[in-house]
Amino acid sequence: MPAPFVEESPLAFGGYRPQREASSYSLLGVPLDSTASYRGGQRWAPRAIREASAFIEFRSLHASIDVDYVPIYDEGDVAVVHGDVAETLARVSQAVRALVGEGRIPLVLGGEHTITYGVIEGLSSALGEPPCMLVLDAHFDLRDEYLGYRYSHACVMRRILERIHPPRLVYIGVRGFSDEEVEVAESREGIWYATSLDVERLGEANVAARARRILSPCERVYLSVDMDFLDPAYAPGVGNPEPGGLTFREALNLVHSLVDDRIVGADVVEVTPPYDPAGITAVVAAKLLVEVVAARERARSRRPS
Ligand SMILES: [Mn+2]
Repeated sequence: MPAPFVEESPLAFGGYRPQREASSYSLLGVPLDSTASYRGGQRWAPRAIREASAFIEFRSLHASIDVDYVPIYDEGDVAVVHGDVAETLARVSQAVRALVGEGRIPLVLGGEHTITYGVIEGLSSALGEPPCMLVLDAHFDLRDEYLGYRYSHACVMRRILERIHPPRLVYIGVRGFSDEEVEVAESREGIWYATSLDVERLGEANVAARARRILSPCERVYLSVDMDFLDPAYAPGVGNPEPGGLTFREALNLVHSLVDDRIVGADVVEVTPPYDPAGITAVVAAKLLVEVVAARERARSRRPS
């Protein structure tokens, strides 16, 4: 039975739909862009990323794994109610809760970053407690409200902190933020962050080592990838591009240093196809998701059963 509020999509991630029973990964699109504050069009991202995914190789050099042999079942898209963010998030939460209740690993394609709230709510309710969070983002998204609205993409992590209480929250790549957000990030227990400058000065291996230490007590980790953590040279098609970001190679090294079999779900958000004329951002998003699966599978294969 399909998860509640999920509609099958005409394209499937990777270009085909494997047997659902043969796969533990469930891809889910959430084409929401209702609160986009600058460049909109994230609603087209699941389609663009699926299309890009059909034309790239699924082999991970870092993990020495061909993800073609790790079936990812594409569930389709959550039926978004454009303009009604709360209803959309409730639907995302129910869909994710059902998938996680079946023991599946949700891989969610945004949509704007706001959708992460629904994913974390659904995951936490299915698992009985919230996971730790690893967030790759140029922004903290910790504003209390943005343009008078509390469910904006610019507030999503603040709402998650307030209502869901992930035990640890690690950011990598941040570089665009307000004083209010730094204050929250530095005053709340369990938050740690590395700016893009930290990555440049310390090197991604050292940043990853510190992040690993912070996340070491966590039994479960959720990964949220806002594509704007990358430099706009690598990911131009995002809602709020912020120059001075990470390279794709730094991102690959981080993913393979930080993703292991404690990952209970992941999202890739903010791809904005109308501003992605060469389709680079969609290709990079698809590739990053493949690498996340490869890294998790490698960790799984190393764990003694
Ligand atoms: Mn961002």
